[in-house]
Amino acid sequence: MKKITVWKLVFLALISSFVYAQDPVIPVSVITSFTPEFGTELINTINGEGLEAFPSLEADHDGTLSINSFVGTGTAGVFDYDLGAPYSIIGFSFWNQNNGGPGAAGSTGIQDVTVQSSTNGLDYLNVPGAPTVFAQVGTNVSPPEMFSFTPVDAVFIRIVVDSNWGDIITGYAEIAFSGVPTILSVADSQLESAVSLFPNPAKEQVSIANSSNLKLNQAFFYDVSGKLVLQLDLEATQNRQRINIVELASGLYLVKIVGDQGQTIKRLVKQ
Ligand SMILES: [Ca+2]
Repeated sequence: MKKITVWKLVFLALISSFVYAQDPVIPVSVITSFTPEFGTELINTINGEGLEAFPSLEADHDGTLSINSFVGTGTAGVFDYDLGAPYSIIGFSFWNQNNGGPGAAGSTGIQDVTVQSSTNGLDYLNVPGAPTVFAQVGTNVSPPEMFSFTPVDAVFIRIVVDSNWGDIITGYAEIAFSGVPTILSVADSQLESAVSLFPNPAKEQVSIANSSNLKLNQAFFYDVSGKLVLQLDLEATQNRQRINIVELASGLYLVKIVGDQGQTIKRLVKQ
């Protein structure tokens, strides 16, 4: 009986991974180096605002307006997407800024790009076979451009924008990735759930707690530009260690916590 249950689970896992393969991977957050224009918000490029179905890799996007797309100052910059978990990413759908505005005939849309992936939010590699240009969109309601490439392991995707279609400001309507979740190593997945940072956001001190009996060795604090700003030895720690962060500037940090058998990355907001 037990054996049958196990096989049922394996079968269900296979089926669900097959179903997952057709499902969009929606980033949990996105940040950019562009300064927003017209009161636009980046969240409207990952939350389905303006899409006729969500989540979707194929739905049309309405004419781009300040409430459903993002527009930023200038013509070059970076968008960083956090997928929230490890995925094997096989492509993405991209809805460029269209004729809805602000630039005429989609001139605000992104043109030349480099697409990169990262598993730790620090080290990025170019994605082989990824697009290097997004098309100009001259219609109001627009379908996505759909791209596929050889699968890459990613928790983070970065799009480096080098140019747009002629406007002095740059934007796009929506993005959704496609892929399947990848399985973490047993130790990584144990640390992922056993290690926490609190309080978060934190002001003067943050504690690293570890509810597993896996040994932790070191913690590395990186700012959003990927610069290492603090490194600590955790070997003396049993289950908890308090860290003074008064010296850190306010902002978002990635904290890589490395143990004997695995590692995990946590996000920390310093107030
Ligand atoms: Ca949108």
